[in-house]
Amino acid sequence: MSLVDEEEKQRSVLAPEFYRKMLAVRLFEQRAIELYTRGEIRGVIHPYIGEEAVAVGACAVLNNDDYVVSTHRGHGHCIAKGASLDRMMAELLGRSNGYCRGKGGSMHLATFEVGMLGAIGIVAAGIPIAVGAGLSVKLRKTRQVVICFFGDGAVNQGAFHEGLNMAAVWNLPVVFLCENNFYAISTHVSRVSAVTEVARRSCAYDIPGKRVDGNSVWAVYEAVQEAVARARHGHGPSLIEALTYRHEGHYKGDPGHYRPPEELKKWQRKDPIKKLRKELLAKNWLEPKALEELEQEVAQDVQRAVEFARKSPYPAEEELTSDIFGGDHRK
Ligand SMILES: Cc1ncc(C[n+]2csc(CCOP(=O)(O)OP(=O)(O)O)c2C)c(N)n1
Ligand SMILES: [Mg+2]
Repeated sequence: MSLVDEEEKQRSVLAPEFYRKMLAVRLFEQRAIELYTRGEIRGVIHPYIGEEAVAVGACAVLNNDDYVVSTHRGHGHCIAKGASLDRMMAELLGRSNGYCRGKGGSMHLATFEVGMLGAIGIVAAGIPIAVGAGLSVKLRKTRQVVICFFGDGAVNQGAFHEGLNMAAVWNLPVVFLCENNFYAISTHVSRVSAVTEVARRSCAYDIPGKRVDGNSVWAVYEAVQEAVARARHGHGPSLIEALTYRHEGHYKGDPGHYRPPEELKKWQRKDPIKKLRKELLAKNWLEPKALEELEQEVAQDVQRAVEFARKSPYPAEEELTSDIFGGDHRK
């Protein structure tokens, strides 16, 4: 078998699972938006719709005990790392059997059970956390790997420079994965970055840097595979920049007037989920009937998650001040 045939065979095995995960992220978020609009979810949610190939392609390379550090746009990373839709939805609805007992919500999802160290609401603040996790792996000699997700808005923060520099100096097993969707809220990357090609910044830390098509789950998967293998074998960190685009506003409710409508349409035509679906059918990796069944299963999983969350109790009043740094103020 030629190398190309071998690669196609491997893709045919992986593709249905990649599609299932990407669709789970999409449908989970569509329901979350609906529940947010109805007032069942409070606070803010930042939809990841359009960017699913990055989380799924990247996390597919990891083992359960590897770590990810996420951002304010973290639902996709959490699902891709293997978190339960039920407990995630319960968290979004503020219920006590959510991953953070209903007190974290969308922007503070964390579950160590699958190595998801946290969705971090402060831009770039996940980078030093990932470096710390990488140092812990190195000291414990466990051969785990950390993927640190962050946006283009994080790369001009001091924490980016400090984190990448330190990870390189200490040769830590961290893959820095920038999701460049071209905007930090309403600010286009070209307005605030002297070097808009984030991957090129890797030369400042003497680590590998690669820009990939973030709407191709294969491109992400392959780049991350290479970077993770390096990290796992003790060869240190890498920087990957995945070009992608969010289809929704910065947060649900953002009218997004700062983006030209043609730009959005152009990226919607490159929808990573539609692209993979087309490939699945064209290459006969899944029969149409099996594909339909898979799609129904994912829709049912999301529906079950909503029902689980709605049936779950809110945290008890006594829990109001537990699990916080200050402890119980009444004691
Ligand atoms: C330190 C800090 N400054 C400002 C904000 C407000 N804020 C929240 S998200 C965001 C933009 C983030 O853009 P990017 O990193 O590109 O991620 P994206 O939203 O595009 O996924 C900003 C400025 C914040 N959360 N933290
Ligand atoms: Mg951005």
